[in-house]
Amino acid sequence: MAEHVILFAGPMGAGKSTAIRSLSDIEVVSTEAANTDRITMDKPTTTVALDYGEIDLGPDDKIRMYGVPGQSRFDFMWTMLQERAMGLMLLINADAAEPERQVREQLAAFDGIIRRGGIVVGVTRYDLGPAEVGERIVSTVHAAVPDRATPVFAVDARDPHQMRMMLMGLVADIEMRQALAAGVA
Ligand SMILES: Nc1nc2c(ncn2[C@@H]2O[C@H](COP(=O)(O)OP(=O)(O)O)[C@@H](O)[C@H]2O)c(=O)[nH]1
Ligand SMILES: [Mg+2]
Repeated sequence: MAEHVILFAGPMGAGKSTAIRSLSDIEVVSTEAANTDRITMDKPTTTVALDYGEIDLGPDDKIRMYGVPGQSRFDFMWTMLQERAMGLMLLINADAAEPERQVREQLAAFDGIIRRGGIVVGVTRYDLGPAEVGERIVSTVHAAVPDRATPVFAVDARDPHQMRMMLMGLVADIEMRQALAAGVA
């Protein structure tokens, strides 16, 4: 029985809900509510609780995916989920305000998962942001996590194939680390 808990994190509008919907084998459980922060992003609804989806990899293998809110006032939920998660799918939209600051804040908030498990970064909405933002995000990620070659992909959260490639790379990395740890113990 293998079960992976993967968190999808990133700023509001990064594509977390879209990605989980693209990937999930079950109907996604989402809690959306009125967006009270229309200054940061003019979107009528946003996720205030979480999104939950699952991928079945076989009779006993499952990936549980949780999308966590981008707004820092929901910190308590990060802490709760952080304890169960082994992997972080960090999504940063190319058109985000201050993408470097977003990367640094998110990496700091999820440091526990990164240390214990694995991380992969997806730059979403690449078609909508300035062209050089990818390079800036790569440099920021590698400066923030200097001891790892963290993969950074340009992805479209709406594309199930791209999202699945990114997620499966992360799961393979987590399983390899677990196997190495078990071998050493
Ligand atoms: N053009 C474009 N739109 C995208 C891309 N990825 C996500 N979106 C859109 O961005 C919007 C915000 O996504 P959402 O999943 O609500 O973001 P969340 O706040 O992180 O859950 C949605 O309308 C998505 O369809 C992308 O790569 N390109
Ligand atoms: Mg959402």
